[in-house]
Amino acid sequence: MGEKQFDAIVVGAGFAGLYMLHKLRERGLKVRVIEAADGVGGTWYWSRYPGARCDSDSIFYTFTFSKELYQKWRWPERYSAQPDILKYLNFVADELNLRPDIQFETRVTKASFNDKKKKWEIETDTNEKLEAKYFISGVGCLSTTNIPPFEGVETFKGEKYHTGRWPHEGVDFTGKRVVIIGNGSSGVQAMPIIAKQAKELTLLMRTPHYVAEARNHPLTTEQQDKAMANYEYIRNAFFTTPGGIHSYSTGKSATELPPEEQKKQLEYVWESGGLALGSVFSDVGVSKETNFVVSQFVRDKIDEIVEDPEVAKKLHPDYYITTKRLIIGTNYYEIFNEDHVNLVSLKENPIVRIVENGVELENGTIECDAIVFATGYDSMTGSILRMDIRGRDGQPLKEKWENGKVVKTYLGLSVQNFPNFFMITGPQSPSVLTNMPSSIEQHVDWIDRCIEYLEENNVQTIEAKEDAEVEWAKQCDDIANTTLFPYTNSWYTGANLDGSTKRSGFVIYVGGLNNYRKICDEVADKNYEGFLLD
Ligand code: N01
Repeated sequence: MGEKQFDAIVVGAGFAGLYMLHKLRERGLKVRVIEAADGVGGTWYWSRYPGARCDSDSIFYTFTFSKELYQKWRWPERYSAQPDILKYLNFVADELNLRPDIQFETRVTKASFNDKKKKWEIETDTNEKLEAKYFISGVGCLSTTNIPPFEGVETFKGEKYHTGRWPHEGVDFTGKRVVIIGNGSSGVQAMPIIAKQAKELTLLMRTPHYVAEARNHPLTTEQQDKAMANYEYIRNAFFTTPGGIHSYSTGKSATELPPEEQKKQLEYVWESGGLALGSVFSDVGVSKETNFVVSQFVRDKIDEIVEDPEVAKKLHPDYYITTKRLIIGTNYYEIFNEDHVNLVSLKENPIVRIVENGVELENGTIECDAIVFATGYDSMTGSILRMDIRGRDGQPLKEKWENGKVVKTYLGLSVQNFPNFFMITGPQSPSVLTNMPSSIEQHVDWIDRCIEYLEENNVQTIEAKEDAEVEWAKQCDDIANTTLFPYTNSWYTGANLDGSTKRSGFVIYVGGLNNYRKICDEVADKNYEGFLLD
């Protein structure tokens, strides 16, 4: 095999790409990972904004495929800070000696399936042409940043940052007037830290969101030892739970409990911290009644914490809780009690344009020295479609998916007419509704088993059948339609970008990772039912 010939090309050196490389290399395949950054880490390489931290408990947000690897690493905090996760992924890359097969500072620009050769031809921004039998995307669901096309953005003379592309050397906001646009997970984590430095901080808020307290804390040696000893319990969560993580639940609908018990349970999860507001009752995501109980609890908390009743009211979210990603933060609502922190509701006072010294709103201009865009991502499909992927007869994936508005996959893993192309945590898989390492391990293990089957049986190509795609999209939609998700515009529905409308269909499998795993395993057990093998 020549220098440019590989068995598999994997895109991205985050959790997904690293584990995929490890598995396929163990299988004896010649693999190259292509990574745009100059180091491993994926999202944890780029998202270095102040306060960046994971919202899955660190003892679960880790690889579990190897007990030895799991037990070699100690997480210092309940929720890991970005630098620690990045350190961990570097540790994994070293432990498994992955770096020799990763090509850094290179972006895949195009990948075309050559039907005669039955190979993928891959082009890069370094003007290389590589060939591989398998083309595997590990680009992540949230990696293509979104800066809304505000008029005049280029005229601003101050500093501009996006949370997902933060300068490595950090930013000192001391004495500065800062405007932040966006209050999703990134903005909510960044604001309390920026507020500590800035002379003035103004949040321009389009939609108020639900923020639960993280209650992060250092892990004691005893807690770390316990996590090591509990390896089997933690690994088991990857296989048996809907989210790939153990989370607290009463197992009951709020409607089955008297109001005082509801309140007791909600206070318990609020004080314990984390995402359990979404799991404390069994039907938060499906019952409007239960959802109201939980969302009203958060609105009451906002009223307790925020001293100015008018500001508190502006911060009241009104969509169904958990239909946008539940956010965990640290002292987020509290910062609005500080004199130098201001809140502008864009619904009352929209952005007109960005000007050289600040942001012009309908009711006046806010002058500032820096603008932080915490405006999120072209989620789920953006990073896949940024590569010009072409299947048989040169069909662009962009065309097949109508620019991301009509996603067609089988199991979120494979696409008809795109043979030997696999997506790790692709759209229509459980992905972002789960603990990501759990989903990543499941997908990588499945793809690895599939490739083993193909190699052992001399199969040249595998791809989804068209009717399997149609059926899978229906299954994803049918399940989503039993929940409250479709009621809300969000990055889950693809309606977060300016000018975008909801995708047709819900592109996340919401039936749980445990059930999804069973479906995928059954498909494999039946010699890849729903796939065309040639
Ligand atoms: O992005 P977001 P994010 N004008 O899309 C606003 C993961 N993550 O980077 O809600 C004004 O959630 C937008 O407003 P609205 C996690 O899965 C995890 O914060 O669309 N505002 C919103 O407030 C998370 O969900 C962690 O009305 C505009 C914000 O920008 C996902 O990444 C940490 C606007 C974008 O919020 C994305 O989070 C960080 C406009 N034109 C991220 N356009 C943890 O693990 C957008 N907005 C804790």
